[in-house]
Amino acid sequence: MRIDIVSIFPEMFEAVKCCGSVRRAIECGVLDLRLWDPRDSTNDNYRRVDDRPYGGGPGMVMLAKPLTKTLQRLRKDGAQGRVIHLTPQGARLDQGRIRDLAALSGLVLLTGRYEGIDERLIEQEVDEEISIGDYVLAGGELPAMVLVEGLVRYLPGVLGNDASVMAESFSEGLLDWPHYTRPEQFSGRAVPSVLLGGNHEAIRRWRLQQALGRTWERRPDLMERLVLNEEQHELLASYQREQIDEEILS
Ligand code: 9WO
Repeated sequence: MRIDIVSIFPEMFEAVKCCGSVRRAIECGVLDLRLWDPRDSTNDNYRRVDDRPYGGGPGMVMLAKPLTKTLQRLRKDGAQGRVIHLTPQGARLDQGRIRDLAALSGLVLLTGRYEGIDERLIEQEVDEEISIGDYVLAGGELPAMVLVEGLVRYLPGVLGNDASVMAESFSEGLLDWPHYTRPEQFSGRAVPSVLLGGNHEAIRRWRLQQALGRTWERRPDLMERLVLNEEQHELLASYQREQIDEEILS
């Protein structure tokens, strides 16, 4: 997959390029990540990418011209695919959207700074607007990195990917179960005994029950969308009974 990112702070992306799964994806050739600085598409001596807002008010607005030129240059370089603007005005990003976007061969990510981008550039060039959550940051760079890291998990051949994507499809739409490693006792707390017993079927059922129980307790919004099968229904019901019993005892 090729991802072209437009940002006036290309150095910020060293953070994901230097380590972890994004670095591995680049090294093994499944990800081609290219950065484009709109300042390199300016003509004036000051390399201006912003100007004062029409209508007045505080802050600056990103100029349309350097951004169109940047998009022209990256397309000349072979970039293809939809242009995605990272903004709190966009549709909320979720796992399903990440999975669908990861199937594409190319993406262009547009990141704004200051008070935002001239609306006419957005109307003319942007295919889709995506938000990673309802909060305002200083720019779209971190949201773009969030999207890239989310996408990389679906690219083929990145070490460990196949196993973790398979584990995810098993627990579709649920929160994760709790994890434990050595030692068996830590700070007076034991590892749940089922995980030490080696009964793989019992472990599978316990993990599924924990995932269901946590989703029910913590994320009623996710719970509403689930359609439980018979086993899941039974595991959740026994989790709920245990919670109620605990409440009575306390
Ligand atoms: C500033 C602002 C001030 C008062 C009321 C609403 C406001 N919205 C913004 C705003 O969106 N500023 C942006 C800062 C301008 C463009 C880039 N910035 C940005 C992108 N901040 N946060 C994001 C972002 C992108 C994707 N998902 C979450 C946040």
